[in-house]
Amino acid sequence: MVKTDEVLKRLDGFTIEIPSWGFADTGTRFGKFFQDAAAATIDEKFADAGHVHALTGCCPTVAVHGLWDFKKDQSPREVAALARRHGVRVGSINPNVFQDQQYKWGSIANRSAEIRKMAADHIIESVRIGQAVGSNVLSIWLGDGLNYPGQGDIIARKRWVAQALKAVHATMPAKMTMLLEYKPFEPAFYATDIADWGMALLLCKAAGKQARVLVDTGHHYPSVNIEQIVAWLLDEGMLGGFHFNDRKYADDDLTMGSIDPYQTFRIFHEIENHRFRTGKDPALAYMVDQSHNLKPKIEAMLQTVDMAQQLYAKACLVDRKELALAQGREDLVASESIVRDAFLTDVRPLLAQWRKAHKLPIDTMAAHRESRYEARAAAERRACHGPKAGGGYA
Ligand code: AFD
Ligand code: MN
Ligand code: MN
Repeated sequence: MVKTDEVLKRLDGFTIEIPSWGFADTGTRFGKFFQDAAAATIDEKFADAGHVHALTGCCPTVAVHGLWDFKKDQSPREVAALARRHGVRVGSINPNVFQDQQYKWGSIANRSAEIRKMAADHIIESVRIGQAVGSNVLSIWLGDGLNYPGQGDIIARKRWVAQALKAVHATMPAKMTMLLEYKPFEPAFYATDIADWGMALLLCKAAGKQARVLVDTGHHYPSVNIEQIVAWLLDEGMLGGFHFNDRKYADDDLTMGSIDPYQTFRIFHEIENHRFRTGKDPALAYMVDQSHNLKPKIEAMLQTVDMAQQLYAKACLVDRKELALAQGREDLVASESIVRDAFLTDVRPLLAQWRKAHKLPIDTMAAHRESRYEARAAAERRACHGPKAGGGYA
């Protein structure tokens, strides 16, 4: 039986990075529904993230976007100072080579050497921003791909991507990690250039020794066994971290654990298996990547962080010695029950104990609602930015 104290100690070391874009107005390609309290500037995003961290105690870093969060009139150091002012730090730097017009036919997989260089330069600029703000994580996702058979040369594109990532990797300081994210489809709908974990793994190996695979839980077809991929990447020492979210159908970016909490629990279970097997804590970047199109942004983030802590604590509860013995005697029902019972354990009392010990509110949602933070932010932001227009097809 795993002792409560052991799990409380593990929670002390558990942090999860929250994304700046999770606090901003977002939508689908069919349109955006604006929220008065949504953050419009990096200062407002850090303020919201700081509020979440103050309530939860486990979100010290904020993932930022190379284009959306770093404007020409603000130096990276000023952005880092803004974060500190709100009690958080800049976390992973996410280059953006997927939305500008010049990337219509791809970024580092573009047939044009000039566009490929432009994209690689932007990613290298993100490395510089990381150095300037003290971030050691470069988190790369490409929207590159093809929409039709015959549109492009799959292998030429593979080589261009590998070449660019190697060039970017060569500019990184020794302590920086390149996280390379894969995604089976969207925005490309026939062949995405980094479509699965195998392609990402091969590209990481080619890029250099500081490259690791980033697993976005929404980036798999519904039947894929994600925890098996996680176990393999961990065993190969090639897992860099996660973008957590949940989904019913595709990359829906829904609240973590809202559709299938057992799936995310099993991911944490495989990480704990790896820790039990090796005696080492894998250095993984736990990060949220969600778009809160309908829920109030901060409430969705509080739900996410609470769920992350719960599922992590549940995975820590699995008695791996007992599990190994049950597996050894092929006692299928016992082995399954040891894992499943940990998942079914209500860890909210344990989380309450942890929060109390850290002088944090036991019910973070109630504390947030009592603070009236959202109403104040809405009033201030309405006054500052004025009414929001549009919202139709994004
Ligand atoms: C989109 C992409 C990908 C990326 C994220 C942040 O699918 O997950 O990590 O935007 O740029 O969700
Ligand atoms: Mn992602
Ligand atoms: Mn995604």
